[in-house]
Amino acid sequence: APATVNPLSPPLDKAGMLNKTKIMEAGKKLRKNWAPSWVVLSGSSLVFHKEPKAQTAASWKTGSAQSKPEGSVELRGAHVEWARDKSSKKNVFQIQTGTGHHEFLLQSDNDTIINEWFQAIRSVIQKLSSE
Ligand code: I3S
Repeated sequence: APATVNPLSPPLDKAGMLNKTKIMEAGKKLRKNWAPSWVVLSGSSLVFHKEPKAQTAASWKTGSAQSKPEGSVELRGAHVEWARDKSSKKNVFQIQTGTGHHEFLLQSDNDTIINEWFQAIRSVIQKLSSE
């Protein structure tokens, strides 16, 4: 079920462990470096952390339970698509930023989990583009 919209703080829409690798940064192709990442979808941002952190409503609001993010991506104007040809792993999709200069892959061996993430990210991108 979608998170309740609280106008005072961004909703925590989704969080979980996925495998992630950057493949392009600032327009430059990178060597893949797959690593597990705690991925948090919040509002129009996708934020990556090294480790999962327990989150209560209060800690989410203040950010106190968060590890320092190792990266984030703005989903406004971004593109998401399945990328079966970009890895030998199954269940890989790619996200490309609006500028097209940053690209990364996300993966889970679990079909349900990866499909939920794909749909969630896609619907955020669609919603943002209709605003
Ligand atoms: O597209 P590639 O080059 O086959 O990607 C693989 C490599 O990045 C490899 O790293 P090294 O070349 O440093 O060994 C990774 O370990 C593999 O996971 C990458 O392939 P997959 O198919 O797993 O994305």
